[in-house]
Order: sequence, then C-alpha cells, then structure tokens
Amino acid sequence: MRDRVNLEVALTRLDRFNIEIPSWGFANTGTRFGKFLQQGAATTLEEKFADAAQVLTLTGITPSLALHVLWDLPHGLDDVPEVKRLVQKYGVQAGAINPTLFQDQEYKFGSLCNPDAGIRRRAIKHVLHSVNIAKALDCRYISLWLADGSNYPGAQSIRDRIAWLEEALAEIHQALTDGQQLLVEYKPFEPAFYHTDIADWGMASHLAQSAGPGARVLVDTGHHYQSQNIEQIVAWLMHLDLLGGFHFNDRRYADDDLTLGSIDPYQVFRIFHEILAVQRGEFAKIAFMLDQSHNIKGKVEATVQSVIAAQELFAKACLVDRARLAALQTDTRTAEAEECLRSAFWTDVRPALEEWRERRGIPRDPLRALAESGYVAKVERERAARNAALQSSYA
Ligand code: PSV
Ligand code: MN
Repeated sequence: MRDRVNLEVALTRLDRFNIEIPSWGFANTGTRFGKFLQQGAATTLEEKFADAAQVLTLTGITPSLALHVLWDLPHGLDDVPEVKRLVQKYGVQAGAINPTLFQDQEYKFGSLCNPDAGIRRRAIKHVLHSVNIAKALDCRYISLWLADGSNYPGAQSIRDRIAWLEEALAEIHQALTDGQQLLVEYKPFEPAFYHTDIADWGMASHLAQSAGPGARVLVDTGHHYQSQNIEQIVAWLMHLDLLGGFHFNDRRYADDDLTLGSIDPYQVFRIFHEILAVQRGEFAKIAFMLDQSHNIKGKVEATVQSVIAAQELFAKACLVDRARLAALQTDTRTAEAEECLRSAFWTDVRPALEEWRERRGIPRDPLRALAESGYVAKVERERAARNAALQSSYA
C-alpha cells in the first residue's frame, strides 16, 4: 500500500522532470585518438535540431537543446535568426548557451586565465557575446567550462590566475539579466595535466560566490574520481544555495562520456535522492542536462537511452520513504535505513513509466519506437555522403 501511494506521488513529480540534451551529442565527436564517423551524425545545426526533435517526440521530457557557441552559432549573434527559425520548425527550445573558450590557437595557455591580458580580454568578450546570444534567444543559462590550466609545475602562477578569473567572472556577471544564471563547471584534469584553474567544487563555489548572486556551480558527474562522493558534494552545494545544475553522463574512470547509468546507476539515484530530500517541490529550478558525445553507439539511440535512464532513476528516488528514513536515521537503525533506500532503488518503475508515457501519447518503449520509426536509417541515407567526406585522424 505504501509503495502504491509513493508511486503515485512519484508520477506527479515526473510531470516536472525534464532533461536538456546537448547539440554536440548528435555530432561526430570522439576521443583524442580519433573519431569513428557515423553515417547518420548531424553535421549542420538543422540536423541537430531534427535529432533533438526526434528525442523529444520519443521521450516527451527533453524540451531544449544546449548550444555551443562556435560549433552551433559560428557567426554569433548573426546566427540567432536561424536558431529562432529552427526552434519554431522543430518545437525544441534553445537551451544553455556554452561559450567556446578552448579551441582557438590563442588559448594554448588559457582563456580567462591566460597570462596575456589581450587574450583574456578576447575571452571575456566572447563570453559577453554569448550572454547576448542567450538574451536574444531567451535562454536562462550561460554554462561555462574552461580548459584552462597548465601542464608543468612552475609554468604558470596559480594565484595570478585565480585573481584574473575572479575579475573576469565578476565582469561577466554584471552583464546578466535578473533571470539569467551563470553556471561554473569544474573538472579535475584534462586537457591540463598539472593544474586546472577550476579543478573542483570548492573552487567553483568560491568563484560563483565572488562573481555574484546570479552565478551557481554546475556538477558534471563525469568530472569526478571514483573515490569522490558526488551526492555529498551535491548536498553541500544545496546547503550553500550554490547548486545550479548538472551535466549528466557516466564514467568508469573520468569524463568517459558514457551513457547515463550504464556503470553506476545507484550513484545517479543517490544524487536524485539528495536533491529530493531538500528540494521536494523545487527541483525544477535545477538545470538537469546531459553532456555526452558518443563515439561507438548511435547518437540518437544513446541519447534516448540516457534520457530514459535519468527518468527511471529520478522516479526511483521519488519512491524513497523519507519520513521513515529520517526516523531510522535518528534511531541509528543502520541496516534498516540502508534497506529503506535500497528498496526504492530496486523497485521496478518501468511499468509505471510505460503507463505514464501512454497517458501522454508518448511511446511506451521509446528505444523500440526509435528502432521501428526508421528515423536512423533515414538520416543515415540523407547524411552518409557528407559524413563520408569528413576526415578522422589523430596525427
Ligand atoms: C569537456 O570536458 C566537456 O565535456 C565539459 O564537460 C563541457 O561541459 C563540455 O565538454 C562542453 O564544452
Ligand atoms: Mn560538462
């Protein structure tokens, strides 16, 4: 009986659970050793929107597409009308705007932390331009990831770079409108191997706080070591009112970009549990996003799989009997408290989700519906020639 009631509550919350998908998840991306080009990969922004619309039709919970400025709007603000046309045509919103601060030659020694003031200015201008793109497209989030760091001890002044970053983020923050948020992402290593300028949640928290009230931290689940307790980091960020959003993906080592829940679904469940424990009704204020680019699996297929995994794990977290859990914790009934959590995790929510989808006119089994739709075969035919002309090489 208790499970039944909780399941109904879970289903109500599911109505407010959405997850954003990344444009780069549909493009030819891969490891730094090379890419395995896919016939059906998107090579234009329109194709990325078309793929996103397909995922939305199949899952019903991916209303927006995160955009990377230089990849998706190479002409910046001049590309905004085209994005608006695609938003209209495909019924998918423009999501978080990601400035691209890592691929230009000037950024070899950093972007916002570059020792050359001229290059830092150029990087700030790019982010300010990205904020304007976000305003023009009515996007709430500017999502910042820096590749900045250094490879050798002594090569750079870590402390000068902290100061430059504080200055840059404060200036960028001033350009935000009231409704906008600057998300500051952290990552321990790669591409830099000695020090990374925003290496962990402590640094990201400080930088968000010093930038201003419109800045928050973005947690990319792939940017952690196995030994780190991500849900504890999430709990702290919520405690500090600094949690802005997530880039979800799974990893065995670090930043592997694997399908969500493919390695450690229990961890994603624990993260959702921590969020629901604090923000029962307000979780919708957190930006849930995927950040994955698949080199082996089909891109639309892998995206649908990840979206379903996110929804399943969120639903499971909704099933935790928190009142009971709190009582067991107070009474230090350790094994029973753990079982209380585990029993929610091991509840099979798939039949309930199938019903939930059916009631909304969404296919009961989105992956199967994708296979039966012939969409992938169709785009492979349409896009094969363009993809065949591309080169993939490491050297
Ligand atoms: C690179 O590590 C990365 O995966 C970061 O997580 C960013 O969010 C993403 O690329 C897009 O720039
Ligand atoms: Mn990320």
